[in-house]
Amino acid sequence: MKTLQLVVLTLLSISIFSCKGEKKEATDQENNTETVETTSKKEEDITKTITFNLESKSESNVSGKVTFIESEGLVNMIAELTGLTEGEHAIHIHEKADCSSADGKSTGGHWNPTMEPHGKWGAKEGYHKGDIGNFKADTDGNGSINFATTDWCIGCDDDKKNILGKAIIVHQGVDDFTSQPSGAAGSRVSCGGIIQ
Ligand SMILES: [Cu+2]
Ligand SMILES: [Zn+2]
Repeated sequence: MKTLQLVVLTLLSISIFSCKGEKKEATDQENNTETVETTSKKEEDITKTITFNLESKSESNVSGKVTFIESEGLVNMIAELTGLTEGEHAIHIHEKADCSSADGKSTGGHWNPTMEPHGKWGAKEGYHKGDIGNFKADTDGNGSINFATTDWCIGCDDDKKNILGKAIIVHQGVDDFTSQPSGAAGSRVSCGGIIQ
């Protein structure tokens, strides 16, 4: 009789343990599915970043570094310049990522995919998608500007938004936001192609 009880107990505990084992596996599988879902969600929001240097143009000593970061439809630009004269300077996106000429004019005119007049960013009269504006350089010739917009993208299929293949130009003078076609901002003192 005791032997039978022992056998029954053993069988019971085996079945309990094996049940627990199956249950644990099932939970693990559920967890795995959850992990996969989280990963694919994150892939949709992947942040795109481009960083490049600006080279001196028009016999200036102006150089710099520009970073574009795109996240959830918003593109942030951070530009840091050195070697400027003290005061305000214009910064734009020009048409072509070609900084080969000594005067920077190889980049063409302002990037204007929506065929609007030159102007101040956001003006109801219109503005170029490259009309970033002006920023200030301090007494040491250092200046920086942060700019953010949902009107740009880094490498998307929309030609009215895609900044890849264009160029950043910094000018010796100030953009008056009025003169056509480029704000009378003077010579191009620094240039960098927006390329990966
Ligand atoms: Cu310009
Ligand atoms: Zn413009």
